[in-house]
Amino acid sequence: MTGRKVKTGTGELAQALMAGDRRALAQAITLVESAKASDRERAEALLSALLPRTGKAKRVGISGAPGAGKSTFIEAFGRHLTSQKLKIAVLAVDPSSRRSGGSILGDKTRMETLARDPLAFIRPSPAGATLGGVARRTREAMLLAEAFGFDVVIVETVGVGQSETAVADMVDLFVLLVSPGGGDDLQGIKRGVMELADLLIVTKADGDLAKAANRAASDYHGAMHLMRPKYKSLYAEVLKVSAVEGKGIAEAWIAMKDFHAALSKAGQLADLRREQSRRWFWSEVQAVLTDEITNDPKAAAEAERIEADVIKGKALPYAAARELIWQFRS
Ligand SMILES: Nc1nc2c(ncn2[C@@H]2O[C@H](COP(=O)(O)OP(=O)(O)O)[C@@H](O)[C@H]2O)c(=O)[nH]1
Ligand SMILES: [Mg+2]
Repeated sequence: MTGRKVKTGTGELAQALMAGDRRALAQAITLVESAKASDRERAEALLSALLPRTGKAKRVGISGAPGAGKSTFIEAFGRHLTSQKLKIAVLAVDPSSRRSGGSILGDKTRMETLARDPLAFIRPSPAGATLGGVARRTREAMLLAEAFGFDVVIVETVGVGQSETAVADMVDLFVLLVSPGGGDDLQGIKRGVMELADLLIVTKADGDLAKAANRAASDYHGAMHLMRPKYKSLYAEVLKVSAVEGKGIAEAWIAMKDFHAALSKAGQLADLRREQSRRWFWSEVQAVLTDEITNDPKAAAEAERIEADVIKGKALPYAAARELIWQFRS
């Protein structure tokens, strides 16, 4: 540890991070979150240096509606993992976090013990960015966490929009949390989101909610079996947990481990990660192209003019896009 000194060289930062310096990890994540061009260059140098050390963690996505019990579950689940000497990082994806600052405050108190656990690392979502921006930063933060040596990286997202798909596209295993009753019943969950799930967990299976949790679990079980499975011969299980009573937590971890092992054994995990990298690359191609246009005054002005034609219905979006790109090329 070098105290509060900021590591300016990316080589130095990479060394410190690989040596287990948590402050270096936090600093590295801040670097990849930065929108400044000079920081982006350093972030890329850092990530390139660390790339050979990435890929070894189990990447788990956890999603659910606000109030589903994500924070409470992650706290209990995370502590279960650290009690087994597993190192766990929790990264949050929440494109709305700038607006709902209150939820971060709530999470801090709900994940208080885990946050203090030396084997755990919790990083809230970067505020004020588009989903695409948040997704890129989270993917990169995940690589940094892997290079640091975490065994499990959890990417948590609030299920309120497109973020589930973005998260499912960066993890090995997507876990959907649903709470019994309270509008979170079968009708309330979008089919598309359920189709992403590799494991479905009914939360709050305790006390007054125990009966409702049983009912929800059997409803979801039925519904999942009617859906097209993501993988051949690998079905999404439905489990019940009570994070408050600590029930079902160990079982949830076993289910995740088994699922991961099965994917790995059949070579599907490698295929999945290759496909994710490929899609990430193409989404970056689009993002870079858009940046190039908006950062070039002449191209940006031209884009604005063509955009106005599209809005007025004078030009077709596809034809207009082509026109813009062709002009920009020459
Ligand atoms: N009875 C019961 N309540 C729970 C459990 N887990 C979470 N809750 C409650 O559900 C509410 C929302 O939980 P929280 O973890 O903040 O949900 P999040 O918004 O998905 O992160 C809180 O009032 C929790 O106390 C549980 O296992 N049992
Ligand atoms: Mg929460």
